[in-house]
Amino acid sequence: MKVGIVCFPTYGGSGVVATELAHELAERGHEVHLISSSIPVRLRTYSPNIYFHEVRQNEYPVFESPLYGLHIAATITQVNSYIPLDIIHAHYALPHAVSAILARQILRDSGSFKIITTLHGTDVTLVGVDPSFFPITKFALENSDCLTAVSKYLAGVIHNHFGIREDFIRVIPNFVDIERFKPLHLTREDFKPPFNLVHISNFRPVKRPLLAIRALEHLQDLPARLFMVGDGPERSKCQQYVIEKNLTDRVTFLGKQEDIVPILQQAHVFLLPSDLESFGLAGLEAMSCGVPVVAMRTGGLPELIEDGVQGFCVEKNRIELFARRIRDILTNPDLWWRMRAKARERALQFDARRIIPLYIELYKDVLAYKC
Ligand code: GMT
Repeated sequence: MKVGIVCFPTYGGSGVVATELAHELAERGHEVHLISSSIPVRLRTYSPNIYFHEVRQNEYPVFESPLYGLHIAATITQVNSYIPLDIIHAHYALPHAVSAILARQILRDSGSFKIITTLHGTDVTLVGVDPSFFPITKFALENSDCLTAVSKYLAGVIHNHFGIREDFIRVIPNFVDIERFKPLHLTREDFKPPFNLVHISNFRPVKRPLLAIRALEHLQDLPARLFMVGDGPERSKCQQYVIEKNLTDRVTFLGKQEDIVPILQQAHVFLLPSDLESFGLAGLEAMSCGVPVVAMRTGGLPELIEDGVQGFCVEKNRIELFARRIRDILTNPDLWWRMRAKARERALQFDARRIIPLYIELYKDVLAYKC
């Protein structure tokens, strides 16, 4: 199949899923045309089946802001005119699915590709932030040939908010390369201080990175240190807080990192204090490295982490309880070992080799009008 994947090149989330999907499809012999505004972070190695199309954004003085959605539509149109694509897989409804629909309109008979839209969560919640996006998001969903959602929770939200039939939405969870994201071989003696707590995110307000630091404050008596990985709008607030609270020797900001595997492999507990996660890919990648996760019970996270099994899913906003659960793990080696094994075991269920065939099956069904 010839598949066009449209995504944000972002650090984390939808861009990671889209790029890893591109790698996996290419390895299976499909021709993948990746369309994005810059090279996605996880497009790490050369693959003869992946073609990258950078979306150029002209800054013509008349336009007050870049016409991103139109540039995406123009690039899809252009790519398709010399390589007719079977499918455009849009990651994010806005604007990617809308751009794909527009490109299909422009191409008419010469561009009969199918459109699959994968919803990652924030594209749907955006409507909550700005209700004026509701009609255009509904338009994007209704004019796609099939939708996928990354969790049952998100499929429910799409059904309830937009009135989309449930059988039109396939739940295809996030996935992980379990060969790359794997635990180190440790012995029981290796579980010793200093304990490494790790938080990885794009530091957007929804991730609430400050709560990871506040949790550490409740663990002053433990030999634990916190590694904050990533960058984004909340980073300076977090750094300021660390200075004010005299925590600079216990909290390290590593910034954006290309390879997070070695960081996860050294972690004892992964902290996921997000206000909302429709799936929680960062948590899955940590679990695949054998790291127990302490998270808030929100969105799709309980579908990934069973409370008390691979970590803890704490009632939302109970920061003291959140910190207590981290303490429970760090002060109980048996519990840590048990959760470590369970975390890896759970991650194996989201092995890319199990999940990618679901996308391929979906592509085939859509091409055969079975969706
Ligand atoms: O979480 C982010 O800020 C990135 C965001 C995105 O849309 O790129 O991630 C969303 O998609 C990921 C991949 O499907 C999910 O694992 C995340 O849970 C989801 N984020 C939220 O729902 C906040």
